[in-house]
Amino acid sequence: MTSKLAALDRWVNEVAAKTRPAQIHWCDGSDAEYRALVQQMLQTGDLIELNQQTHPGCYLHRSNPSDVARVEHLTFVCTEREQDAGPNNHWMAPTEAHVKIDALFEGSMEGRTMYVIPYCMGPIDSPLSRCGVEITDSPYVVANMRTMTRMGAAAQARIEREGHFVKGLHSTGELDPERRFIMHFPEQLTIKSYGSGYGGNALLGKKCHALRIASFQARSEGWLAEHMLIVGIENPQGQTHYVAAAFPSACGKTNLAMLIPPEGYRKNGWRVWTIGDDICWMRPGEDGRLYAINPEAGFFGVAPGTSNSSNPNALTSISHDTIFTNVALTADQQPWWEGLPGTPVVDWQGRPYDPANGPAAHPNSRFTVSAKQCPTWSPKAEEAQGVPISAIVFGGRRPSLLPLVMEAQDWTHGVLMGAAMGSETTAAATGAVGVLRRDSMAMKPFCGYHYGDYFNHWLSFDQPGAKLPKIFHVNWFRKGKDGKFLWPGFGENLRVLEWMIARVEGKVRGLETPIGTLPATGELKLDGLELSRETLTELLDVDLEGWQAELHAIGEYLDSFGDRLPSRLRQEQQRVQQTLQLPRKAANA
Ligand code: OXD
Ligand code: MN
Repeated sequence: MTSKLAALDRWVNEVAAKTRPAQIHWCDGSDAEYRALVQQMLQTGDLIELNQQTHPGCYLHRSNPSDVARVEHLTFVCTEREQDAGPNNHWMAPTEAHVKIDALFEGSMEGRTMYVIPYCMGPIDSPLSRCGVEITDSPYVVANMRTMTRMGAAAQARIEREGHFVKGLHSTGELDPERRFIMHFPEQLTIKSYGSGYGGNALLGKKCHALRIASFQARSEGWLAEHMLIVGIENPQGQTHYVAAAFPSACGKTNLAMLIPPEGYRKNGWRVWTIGDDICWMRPGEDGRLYAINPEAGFFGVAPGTSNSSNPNALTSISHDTIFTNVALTADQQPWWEGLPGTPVVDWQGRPYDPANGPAAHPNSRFTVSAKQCPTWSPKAEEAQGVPISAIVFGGRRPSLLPLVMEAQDWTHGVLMGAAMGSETTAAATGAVGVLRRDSMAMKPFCGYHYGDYFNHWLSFDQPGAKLPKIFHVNWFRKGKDGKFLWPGFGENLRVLEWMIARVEGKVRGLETPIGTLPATGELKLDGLELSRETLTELLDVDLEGWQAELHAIGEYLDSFGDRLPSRLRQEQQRVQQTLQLPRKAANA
């Protein structure tokens, strides 16, 4: 097959001439194509069949043990000018980067099939969607891209109509960490990834396109590409508010997106609708509100910790037609990870399970599943114009200081809250786990340009006529003196979302504090929950001294962006810092 679009044909031919595959397959996205790929991977051992009685259509993939997470130190943003990539990215000059990575692609597909994957990020007919083509030699990538994007003939037709697309070239290569690079050329709408088969490095539609390249494009086109879930909260009156929330990797975005209301809420008629669990593209609509789409069509979720108590909707979603990566197995070939009942017998590397070797499932083991399999999947997720966003939420893992919830005074203060976001690191990226790092808007690993310019872009949405969402910051992870989490989290988080919506609707007054508006006494609905008064006080405590130190640290962090930092943001930080010097007016309940 070929394409009607000469630029696409030409590029495919150029890549084939360099990588020298045995054959080329243009993906049409059909069921027959998927079934044939699965059969082929079962034969080669790329996939292992799971128990088809308990998990029909489910397979296990084991990656190379050295290739289990995103590799930020090998991920580059290659803009013409170094300062455009910013201190938040590793940078390499585009010419040098092409030379370096093209040398690795030389003959890299010899004896293998080269797959051409046209894909669309977002509903196929949405003006907010963007298309790309990934070329890869990995059938595992093809199968995952089919689930995670709108892939195949319809996407190719749109690309041919539009005449442009993001070019993504991927080869698993030798899986040698010394010969591994994930390179982005935002000015050329191009991605080149070599030497890794791991999701975030290899499924180029996801982090590489929908965040790094898209954030760059969004800046010049006046929209936002964010690392956010999108969830719809329907109240008993049948009104739905959509909330977009940014948390760093492995901080519970998938759980919040699929939240099950506490029993009392369910009885009263509250419902939760899932639109997306990882990426959100937003743009102002004609009415001045921000409208969002989820550019993805599936979930690439972290398996460990996913259980009937944490996320029953996810567990139902992955009970059939799912690809698992690096999970453990039970004696009867069911997928297993820490947090599930049952006993692991084989670990993620295929060895007999021995606790001395560490967890049975890799801490960053994953499931890939179509969003349509989620019981709470919202029909609105397919709507071309997207959903209007009522609230934006930032959050991270902060064992101390940050209250359960606070609301920004206005958009600028909210942007400061997002910029100041910090979190303890998790297993989603290689490196130490449990270290506090600032991760503005949860975009540190994904913002395709200078953070200073990015903050400025965020600020620029505050314009006359704009009806912007309210901005909040949450912390589900605050710990007490005994080191235990103070807040039960999971479904109970709806209580916090309900308060936010009440604020959006102007139904509660809140309590103004120097750091933002917190729930006033009685505003957070806690009926049916065992939470002592002391615990609530601790969760909503504003430690002025601690906050003074925090604001000082935020100021230093902002200064690291030099003269690209918008002065408005530094002024906002100073404003909050000054408010903290004043004697506190209102005591927190
Ligand atoms: C992810 C991540 O895979 O953020 O979603 O690492
Ligand atoms: Mn993510």
